[in-house]
Amino acid sequence: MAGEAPTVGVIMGSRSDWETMQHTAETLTKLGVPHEVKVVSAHRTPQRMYDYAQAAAGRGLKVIIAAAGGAAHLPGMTASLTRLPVLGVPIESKTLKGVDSLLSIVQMPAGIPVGTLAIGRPGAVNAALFAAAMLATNDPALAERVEAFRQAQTDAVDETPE
Ligand code: RP5
Repeated sequence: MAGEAPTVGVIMGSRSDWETMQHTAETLTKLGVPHEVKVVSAHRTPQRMYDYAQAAAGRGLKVIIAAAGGAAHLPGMTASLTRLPVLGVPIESKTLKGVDSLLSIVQMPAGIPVGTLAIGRPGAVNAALFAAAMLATNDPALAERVEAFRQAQTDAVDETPE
């Protein structure tokens, strides 16, 4: 994977989101999906967001995973600026526990979709799995790795709780 051009762009509104989004990067690495990770804020660095989203498809990215917390504009704004599929991860905010992030990301008006995942770590992991599943439809080797990941997960579940 090292040296391969990224197919997934993982962006987040703040460095403080990395604690959550490192789980996206880890999961993509486990599945051998080349990716890049950047801080791109819709309100603090709007020009960076425009530039990133508008260049993404031309640079060979296939999917963007965008995470943000609070008034979480980043996934929706990014989706409005690219034809690539955008998956949104609501960051668990301190004051409202991420419900603010979730509702900001999920309630897109018809016309610009954002595939919204769960709040926090589960959403971060599942965004990576979702991106891998999408890319696997056109990549048999990745499809095998996704299936192996799922089989290992199944095998790790004991029948008894103790
Ligand atoms: C959002 O504001 C970020 O995505 C982050 O979740 C939240 C708080 O950002 P910081 O104040 O920690 O930089 O833009």
